[in-house]
Amino acid sequence: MNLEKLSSPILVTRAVLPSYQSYIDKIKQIWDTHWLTNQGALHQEFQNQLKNFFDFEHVTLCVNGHLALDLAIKALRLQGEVITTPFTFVSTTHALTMNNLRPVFCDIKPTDYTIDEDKVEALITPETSAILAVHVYGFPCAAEKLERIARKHNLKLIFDAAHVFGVEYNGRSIANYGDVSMFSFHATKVFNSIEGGALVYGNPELEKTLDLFKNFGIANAEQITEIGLNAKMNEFQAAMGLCNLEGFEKEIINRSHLADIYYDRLKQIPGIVLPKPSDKITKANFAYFPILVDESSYGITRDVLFEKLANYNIYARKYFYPLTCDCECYNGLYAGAELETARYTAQRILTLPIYGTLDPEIVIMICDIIQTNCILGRKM
Ligand code: T4K
Repeated sequence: MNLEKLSSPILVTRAVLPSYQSYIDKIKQIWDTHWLTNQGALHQEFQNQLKNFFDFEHVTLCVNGHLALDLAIKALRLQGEVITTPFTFVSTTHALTMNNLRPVFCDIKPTDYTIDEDKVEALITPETSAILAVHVYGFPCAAEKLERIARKHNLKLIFDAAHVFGVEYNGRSIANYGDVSMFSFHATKVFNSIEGGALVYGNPELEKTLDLFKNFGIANAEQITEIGLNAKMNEFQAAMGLCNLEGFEKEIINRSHLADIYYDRLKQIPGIVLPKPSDKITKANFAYFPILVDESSYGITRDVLFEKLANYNIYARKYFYPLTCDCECYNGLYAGAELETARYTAQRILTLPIYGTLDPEIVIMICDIIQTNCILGRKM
């Protein structure tokens, strides 16, 4: 392929939109009823459809994924320490910290970058109240093993499932694991409701508490029983979610073709390490396409490759660098944590553009740029 700078930028993702007309049709009822938010009819319809989608009775919708996570932490009344991963979007760590919990960072696995389940137990102390694990990039954690650890030590288990909408593990929805899973429906996700999020859980008693917390703790007009916040999903979001749900399977199929091209073309390049997700995944969602750049055999660093791609108008992202525990706002508080694999990975990871409408020719071009810049590739 002739490698020339693209005339318009290719970004790491591109928000999925339904047809303009289908959204207009869906929001018409908002004009008919003047009902914009606070558990309206579209909210109800979206919630019901998601219950079917997850095959779960308990789904709580929220204005965004971050506040959904915040609500889950509040509703489970966590205290003290929570064992978690630093290889995630800052939301995960901020949610703990803003609830006055102490994150205890556990290292990750080099295969799929999820929390290393074999290192969790050593971090448990009398102060530990929960494990907050992340199914990063769409790759599920070792969910059964984490459940066993949580049960044995009487800990709550929360999954930050922001990246795994639609993923099945062992033949059923990934939402089946842990006390509660948080899914993000942000514009950048495989499935979006503009902004939005949902909590999926099995315990019916959680539902009432979550509904209270997400609406200021208002039990009725004269009784405020919790110190809650406002995390309600509005009707425009629910309408977008309903429309996008219809196109979701197609989005995943399109992404899977692009992922196949990436895998086929990148697997032979020295120093480009591809993830090895769990073989218990029975349905993947191709939410992100991470590569790890091992400069010792590739020849240039992740940062240099990032710039090389940018020279062609292609903008990969360094998700997730820096580790959340190393973010400036945490003032070096966690500098001593033993996070060898997480630190190694954060320095070398690069997520390549992937979204359903991405032209496969662009994916081939990205692979060619990566191949061309490999020192060993150049000698051949
Ligand atoms: N836990 C995890 C593990 C998460 O990854 C996230 C969010 C959360 C919790 C919290 O869930 P939410 O509260 O967000 O529901 C983005 C997203 O804002 C964030 O949702 C996401 N994770 C994170 C990994 O990525 P940025 O700052 O990188 O986004 P931004 O604005 O640079 O957008 C990235 C690309 O997406 C753009 O280059 C183009 C495309 N884009 C973006 C927007 C906003 C569109 O095509 N349309 C759009 O409207 O954080």
